[in-house]
Amino acid sequence: MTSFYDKLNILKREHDKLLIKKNEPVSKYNGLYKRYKNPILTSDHAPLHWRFDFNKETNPYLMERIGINSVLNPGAIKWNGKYLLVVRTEGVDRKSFFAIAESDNGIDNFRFRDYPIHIPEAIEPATNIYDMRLTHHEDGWVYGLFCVERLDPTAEEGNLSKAVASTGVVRTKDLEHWERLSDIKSVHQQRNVVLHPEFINGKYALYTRPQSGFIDGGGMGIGWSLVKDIANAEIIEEKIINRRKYHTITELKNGEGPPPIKTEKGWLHLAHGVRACAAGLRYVLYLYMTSLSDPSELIASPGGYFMAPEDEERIGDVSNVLFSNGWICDNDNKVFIYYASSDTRIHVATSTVEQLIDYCINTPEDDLSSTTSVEKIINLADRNLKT
Ligand code: M1P
Repeated sequence: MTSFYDKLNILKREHDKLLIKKNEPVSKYNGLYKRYKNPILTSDHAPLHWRFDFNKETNPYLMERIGINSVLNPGAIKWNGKYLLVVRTEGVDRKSFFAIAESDNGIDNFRFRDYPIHIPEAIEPATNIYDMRLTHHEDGWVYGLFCVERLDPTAEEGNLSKAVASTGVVRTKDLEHWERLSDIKSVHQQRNVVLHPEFINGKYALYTRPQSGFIDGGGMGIGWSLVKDIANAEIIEEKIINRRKYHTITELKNGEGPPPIKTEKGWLHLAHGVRACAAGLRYVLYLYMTSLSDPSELIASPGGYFMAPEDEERIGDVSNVLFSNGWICDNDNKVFIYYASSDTRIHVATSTVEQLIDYCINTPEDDLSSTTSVEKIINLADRNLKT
C-alpha cells in the first residue's frame, strides 16, 4: 500500500509538472491574434497547500479538504517585470475570491502566490465577489473594481436567485496591501464597471453597464459616467457609448472588459457581447475604439466578434462563454489578452497594438442585415478576383 508520504510526494511531483508545462501557439492562422495550446491556469494549478491538509494525523487518507472548482476572469497588470493576474478563483462552495498568479513571460509557468488576497469587507458584507478590473490610474494608485453580489433584500421568501450586483472598489500601491473604498452607488444593477486610467476634466471616469435586472436587465449597453470622488463614488448620469443592437453579438447584453489601451489612433477597447439562443447564452469577445480627445466618442466599431469559444473552450461550468477583463500591453506593443473559457479556465492570446487597430479600422461594420453582409463579401470577392 502506498504510504501517506509517498502519495504526498506523487501529488507534489504531478503538480510541479503541471506548473512548468511549456505553452506554444496553435497553428491556425487568422492574422488577428495567436491562441495558445494550453490553458495558462486551471483549478489544478491552485496550490496544493490551499486544498490538502499535509498532516498525517489530521488527514490520514490525504483527502482534498477544500476543493477549487474553477479559475476565471482575471484582471491583469505588468508589475515589476512580471505578468500578474488577479484571478477569480471559485471554490466548490461556489464562492469566489481573488488570488494573484504571476509569470515571467505571460504565456506559461503561471504560479499562484502562497496566499489568496483577503479583500477587506465592505460596510454591508457581500455574499460573493468576482471579476476584478485592474487600472493603473494616473493618480498613482492601482485600483481594482469588482462585482459584489448579495441576495436582493426585496426578494419574496423562497426566491433565492434574485440578486443585486454592485461594484466594489479597492486600491493598492504594491499589489499586497489593499484598501477598501466605498462600493459605488448606483440606482442600477452594476456589473462590469471599469475605471478609465486618466482623469477626464479633473474627474474619474467609469465604464458602466446599467441594467434593471441581475441577468438580462435590458440596459442599452456600455455606459460612461464621471465621478468626483473615487473613494465615495456615485454613478449619477450615464451616457451609453456602445449600444446593443438587434440580431448582433450584443443583442442581449454587453460589458466592458479590461481598461482600454491608449494608442496613437484612439482608445482600444475589449468587451464581451451576449446573445440568447436555444442552448442558452453565448458570450463572445469584441473590440471597439473611442476618440483620444473624448474617450466616450465611438470612432471604430468592427462588426461581429473578435474571438468566440472554440473546441474545448466551448465546454465548462457555463458553456459557450468567452469572457475577458484583463490584458497587458508591453512596451513593444505586444498585447497579451487573458480570457476565460466557459467560466472554467484561463487562456492567453497574443497580438499587437498595430494589428488590433488595423482590425478595428478596416473590419466592416455590422450594417444589420443579411443583404448588406453579403454585399460586402461580393465586393471583396470582386476586388480579389479581378486583380
Ligand atoms: O457566465 C458568464 C459571465 O456572466 C456574467 O457576465 P455578465 O454580467 O456580462 O452577464 C459574469 O458573472 C461573469 O463573471 C461570467 O463569466
